[in-house]
Amino acid sequence: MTFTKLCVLGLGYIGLPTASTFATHGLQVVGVDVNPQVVETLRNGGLHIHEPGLRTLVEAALKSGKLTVSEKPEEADAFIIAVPTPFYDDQCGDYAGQKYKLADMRAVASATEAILPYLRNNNLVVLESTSPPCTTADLVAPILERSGLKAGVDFYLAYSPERVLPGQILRELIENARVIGGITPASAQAGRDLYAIFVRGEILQTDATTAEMVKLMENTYRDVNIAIANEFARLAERFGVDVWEAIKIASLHPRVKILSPGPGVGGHCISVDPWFFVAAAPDITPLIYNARQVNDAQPHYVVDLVKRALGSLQGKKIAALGLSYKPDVDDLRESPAVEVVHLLQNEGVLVQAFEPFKPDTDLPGITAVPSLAAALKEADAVLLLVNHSELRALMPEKLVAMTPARILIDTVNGWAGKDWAGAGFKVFRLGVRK
Ligand code: SAJ
Repeated sequence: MTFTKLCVLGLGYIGLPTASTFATHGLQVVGVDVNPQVVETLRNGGLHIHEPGLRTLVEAALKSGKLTVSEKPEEADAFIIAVPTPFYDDQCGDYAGQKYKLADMRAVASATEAILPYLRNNNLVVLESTSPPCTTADLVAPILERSGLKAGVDFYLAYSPERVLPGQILRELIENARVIGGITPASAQAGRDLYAIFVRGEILQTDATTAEMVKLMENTYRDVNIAIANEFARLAERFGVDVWEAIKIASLHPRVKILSPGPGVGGHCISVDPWFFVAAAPDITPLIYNARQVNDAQPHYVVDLVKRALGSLQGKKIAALGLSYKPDVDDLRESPAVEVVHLLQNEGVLVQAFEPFKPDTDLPGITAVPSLAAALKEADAVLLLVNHSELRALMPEKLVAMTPARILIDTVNGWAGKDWAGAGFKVFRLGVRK
């Protein structure tokens, strides 16, 4: 199949890079977002999301005239749906007394409905949003078939998840292997024809439900493996072991690769996607469910570590370093570091937080300061919450001159291997009690 014109619905972290990449590879692309502010910002040359290299790419796509933005779809050869699939905040499922989160598929449903008036014979529709198993067949296909056209017969329908790592989206979009699941083999082939325009990684064709499961399995696998690392950290503390040393040694085994413990699992993917499995089949997912519980409890575990370091927390001043959900990004969504700060404040701690990738952070209920110096200046203790390169590089002799605090609490093993004691600091590390 050949493509001249493409419509991308949803101009977020995935839709915008995808639309722009297709445009810079010669397709005429209409980027659609229901949020008028997003459309307006892009039209005025602005950018509503941060991702390395994205500004240059979007500018090139817009300037070439190949990318336009709009609040409504148009007729096109292909449609890509890349809208958010969060979970509901205000409702949950219950299986034998265990509460689980439910996927909110309203954005997928309404984006699909928005395509309906423009759907024509031989079009291709691809869902990219992370979705529970069977979404393409059971939610998207029936909506599109209201057009009178039959999925897999009159038009092609496929599921192709994005698997890019925030911070490296532009490179991974092109280089990663891509899975395309068709509602029919011909739909998968049509999807391949589309993505082959820019994807240099392997393109694997399968059916739509397999592709949906692949995406959820990848992130669930990572979540469960982080949960076991967090549980190992707890065990190490109980038995007087340094978990980081133990992980390093165990990972020398040719078939073992243990991930890193930390303050919890954040972001909008790994802390969300496993719930899609649990909600779809709560009776057969106890491991996935419990891994989520372990990782969600990790911020509380950090608060216990802080208590161990400081005794009573009431009225203490803590400099919290790092607020993003993981190192070297500015994304604060579902960040465990933010949750730790909230929990500490609930215990009466006066927290001064500093996020080097977003020094102007303005989160409700959190006092964020614009510089490291401001965070450190009156602290009783320094808490490292995110392993940002810039924070990891701090040397004891520099820190000692910036703060009266002599207690350091390291939740990410960022400050290992330096002579903190020599500079007069006492260090408490997550996963270490020696
Ligand atoms: N984390 C740990 N320990 C580790 C690794 C990560 O605690 O050893 C934490 C991070 O600090 C962070 C969270 O887990 O809070 C998730 O970070 P991540 O780097 O593992 O993943 P994301 O959410 O940035 O991106 C993931 C990726 N999925 C996999 O690696 C299987 C990415 O490829 C997906 O495209 C993305 O989810 C997505 O959009 O689904």
